[in-house]
Amino acid sequence: MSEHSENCIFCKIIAGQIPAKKVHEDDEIIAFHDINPAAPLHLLIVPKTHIETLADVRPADEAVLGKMMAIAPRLAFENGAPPMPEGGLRVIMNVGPSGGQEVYHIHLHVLAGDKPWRGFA
Ligand code: DGP
Repeated sequence: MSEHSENCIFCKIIAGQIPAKKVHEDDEIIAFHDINPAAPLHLLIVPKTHIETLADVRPADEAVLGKMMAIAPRLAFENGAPPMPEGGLRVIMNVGPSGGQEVYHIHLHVLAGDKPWRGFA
């Protein structure tokens, strides 16, 4: 699997070829607001390496997957998720067609705020 895929919308965001409302970027990951939010706060956390689905993850990708999960609460709370202990967030990854995946570049959905969360209830 290549680092970058020509026709991938998230690779284009990572390359700065199309805009996104970024909330975080480092060498390995980028996070931005979902263009079609399903909750009051809806972020996507995306590895810079083009990995199509969770089913394609190799041992070398495991660290970045862990980083995506570990940073989710901080990004959520920094961007308006209701604080703990009463508040919180939800993290979800869709995998494959029957898992509801539409963009084939792995990403973690981070949802928070008042329910209902369209499509993620
Ligand atoms: P999924 O179904 O898990 O593959 O979710 C893909 C999400 O990506 C969906 O919630 C909408 C979002 N999305 C698709 N295209 C764009 C885009 O160009 N910009 C942003 N910010 N989000 C996008």
